[in-house]
Amino acid sequence: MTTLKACLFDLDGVIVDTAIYHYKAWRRMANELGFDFTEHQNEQLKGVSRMESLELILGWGGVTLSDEEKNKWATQKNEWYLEYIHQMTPDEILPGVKDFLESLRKADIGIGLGSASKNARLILEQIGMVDSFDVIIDGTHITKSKPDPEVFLLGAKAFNLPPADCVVFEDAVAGIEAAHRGGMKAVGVGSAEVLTEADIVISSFTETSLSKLSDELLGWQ
Ligand code: B16
Ligand code: MG
Repeated sequence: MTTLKACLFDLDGVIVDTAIYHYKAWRRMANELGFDFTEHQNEQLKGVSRMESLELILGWGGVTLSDEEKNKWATQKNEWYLEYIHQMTPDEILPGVKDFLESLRKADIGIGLGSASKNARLILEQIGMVDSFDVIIDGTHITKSKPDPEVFLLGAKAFNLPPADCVVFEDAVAGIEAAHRGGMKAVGVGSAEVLTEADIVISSFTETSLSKLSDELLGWQ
């Protein structure tokens, strides 16, 4: 039986929507290399690390680069991405997120971040949410990216909880798989057609509440 002692939140696509900024920056790189890719292809980059994203994109363009050139483009992409991030404000926190975290806080349920991004802390600073999380695990702490469960297992460990007492909130297929491989239930945030493996899918935090989720959680075996 799952008990709910801590929630582990993905960042991009769950707390804020930075996927659009990743897309713009990667697309600029692709265009400079002489090709383009679609928003649909961009879905595959969600939750995937920077270097793995680069490999996928170069594959789409049929471009081969040396390791040195790959590092150069990854750094350049991140500089473009950071230009967008530095413009972010608390207005970009996704609807319902703050109220939902507040209800967890009142119920004494741990609140953790489990993001693949090396820029997670900067993003949280921009949107004024560093203090909203008891535990922050991001791309600077992990060696294996989602769908490996490392990021969420480190989160559970930081709370000193068994994985089964933690529930993950994720917008990426790779993140749902990571939660399950780590022995945690996963709430998909987004489209039920995309997040087919999630235990529950919500389209946004405005359509759920802790009591509603707990009812469904209690039914999870
Ligand atoms: P960075 P999440 C992930 O964040 C993004 O979804 C993914 O598109 C990105 O490539 C990855 O972070 C690495 O980001 O280049 O900033 O280190 O969804 O796990 O919060
Ligand atoms: Mg995400």
